[in-house]
Formats: sequence, structure tokens, C-alpha cells
Amino acid sequence: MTLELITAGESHGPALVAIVTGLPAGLVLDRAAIDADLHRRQQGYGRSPRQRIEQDEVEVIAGLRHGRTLGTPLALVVRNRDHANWEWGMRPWPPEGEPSGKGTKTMTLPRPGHADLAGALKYGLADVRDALERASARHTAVIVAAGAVAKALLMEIGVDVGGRVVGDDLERRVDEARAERDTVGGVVEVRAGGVPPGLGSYATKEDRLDARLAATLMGTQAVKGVEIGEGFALADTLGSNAHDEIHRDEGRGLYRETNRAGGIEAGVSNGEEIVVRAAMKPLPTLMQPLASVDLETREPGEALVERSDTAAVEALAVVAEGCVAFELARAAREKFGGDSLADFLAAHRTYLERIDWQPRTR
Ligand code: EPS
Repeated sequence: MTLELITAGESHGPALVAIVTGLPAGLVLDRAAIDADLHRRQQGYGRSPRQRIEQDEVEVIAGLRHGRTLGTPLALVVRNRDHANWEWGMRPWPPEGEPSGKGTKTMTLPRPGHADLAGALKYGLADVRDALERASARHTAVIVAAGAVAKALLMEIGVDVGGRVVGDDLERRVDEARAERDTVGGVVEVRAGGVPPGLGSYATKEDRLDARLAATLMGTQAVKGVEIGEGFALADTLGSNAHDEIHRDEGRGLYRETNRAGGIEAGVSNGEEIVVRAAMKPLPTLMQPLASVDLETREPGEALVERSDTAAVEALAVVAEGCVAFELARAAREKFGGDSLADFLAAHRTYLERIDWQPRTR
């Protein structure tokens, strides 16, 4: 038993779609909780005017009845309100009539750092819009919706996941960058408490929980680095200072005083808090464009300029939280299985009875 996620949707197309398979039957979902996460993702400092157009909310079109999962594929939809302004330009079928609205001009000047050039070459596209639409971080809205569903499942076994921006001077950096018509990146951190030891496995690379968390975060737009626990700093540390000594007392069972491993050893959760960080590069759509080449004329030019964010780091904190939650929920489904929520919870309870460990909160 595992949890899978497949998504579809373009930034200015009609909607984003996520299908989640492998949920147990009987999980209660709270629409307001999913919408609250969608709202949080939109609130960050430095976002573009696009966020005033979108007011993301989830629609569920399959897999749920009266607020409870059926154990069948769950289909989530988040509509793009901005599509109304792109109706001709992003119409799925060949448009008739005079071009109108946005997205009607062929874009041939790729932005360094976005998908434009790689996508145009790879797929043989004359209009880089055909690449950037799917590559856009607008996609993260539906990732957050799926993550909120995963968090509901994790809450049932006492696992709590939270993301935040690392560093407190983000607003100043955003203001400075905006004044220079530039963009900034940043670092986010996700912590998960209450994760039992034994999620993931060292059996294969694909099973390793740290590899899976790294992959889901690295698969998120603009992420260029991921570390688990003390990550890169461990490379400069002696072994005697790098590992987390094992202790035991009657109240807590087995525990560690330190958590340099970020809650994962050998690709398996060890019962301590999961700590993972992701580094986001500055966004590639610049109001002072970088050098590019016109793909049609092959002449030098300036990269295309269009409405964009100055920063989306606060949004990434919410997205990364959803990504980590989904991966932890997937690992929990693998470990505890069960067609119904009751079966899943019973397997979790039996396991906790067997091991010498007490849940820790974040
Ligand atoms: C994005 C470009 C901008 C962002 C978008 C991600 O879109 P637009 O060109 O429509 O202004 O606003 O992010 C979102 C729409 C969102 O909801 O997060 C990009 O190129 O990745």
C-alpha cells in the first residue's frame, strides 16, 4: 500500500488538478483546513499582483463523500481565476475568431533560469510559453492541496509538520531587491514531530526517506539545494561531534539528546524530529532583463519581461511543508497499510506497543 500523486495543469490554463491514490477509506477531510493552507501559500511578502487575482480554494470531484474518503482516487481541483484573461491564448482547442486577451503573442526570448530555453529545445517548441506554462510555480497550489490531505492523515497518527522561512530579514531583502528591479531567493525549513522510527528503509536507494524528501523538495520550482539535519556542516565536523548518542529512560524510552541527523539515519526515521531545509534561487523573471537570444531570428536580445514575484520564499515554506507531509504520509502508508483508517491506526498502535519509543512533539 502506498500513496501516489499525479498532477496536471498550466499556470494560465483553466485549472490545476491533483489525483491522490492510496488513501485509506474513512479519513475525514476538512475543506476549511485545505483552503487555509492554500491561503497561507498566497500570503508571502514579495508576491506579484497575480496573487490578488487568484483566491485559491479546493474543489473535490472524486473520492470523497460527505467529508470522508472512500478509499478510491481523490481528485482535487484548484481553478486559475486568471484564466479569464487568457481565455483565447490558453484555450485547449484551436481558437476561432480574433486573438484577444493575454498569451496571444509568440514568445521567442527565453529567460535564463526558467524552463524556457531547455523546454523549447527539448520539445521542439516555437513559442516558449508552451514550456513555461507547466514549469511555472503556479503548480505548487495543487501540491499544497495534496499536502493538506496528507497532513490530515498524519495528524491521525500524531505527526505534525510545519514549514517556515529561515532568517528574519526577508522583508528588507525583498524591498531592496524590488527597488533595484531585481529578485531574491532564500532558505526554508520543515520540521515534523511525532514521526515514529522506521519510516523509509535502507534496503534500496529509492526507499531511503532522506532521498525521498530531497527528491520531492528538489522537484519544487526554484529549489537548488536540500539538506537533512546539519547536512553540509557535518562534512566539517569530527565523527565524535557528528552523531547523536543513544540514551534511554523509563518515561521516554530510547531517545537522543542531539539531532544532527535531522531525524533520519541510513534513510530511516529514527524517532527524533525530522528537520529538512531547502534553498531557493532568486526568481528568473527580472524587470531588468538578462541577456538572451531570440530563438526565431538567432539574434542577441533581452529575455522576456512579464509580471512576476520579487520573492516567493514564504510560499515555498508552505509548499515544502506540503511536500514533506506527502512523502511522510506515503512512507507511513507503506509501513502501516490498511484499507480503512481504522486498520491503518491499529497497525500503528500495535507497532508502537512493540518498540521502546515515545512520540516527541515539535
Ligand atoms: C510564476 C510566475 C508568476 C507567479 C506564479 C509563478 O505568474 P504570472 O506570470 O501569472 O504572474 O505569479 O505563481 C503563481 C501564479 C502562484 O499562484 O504561485 C512562474 O513563472 O513560475
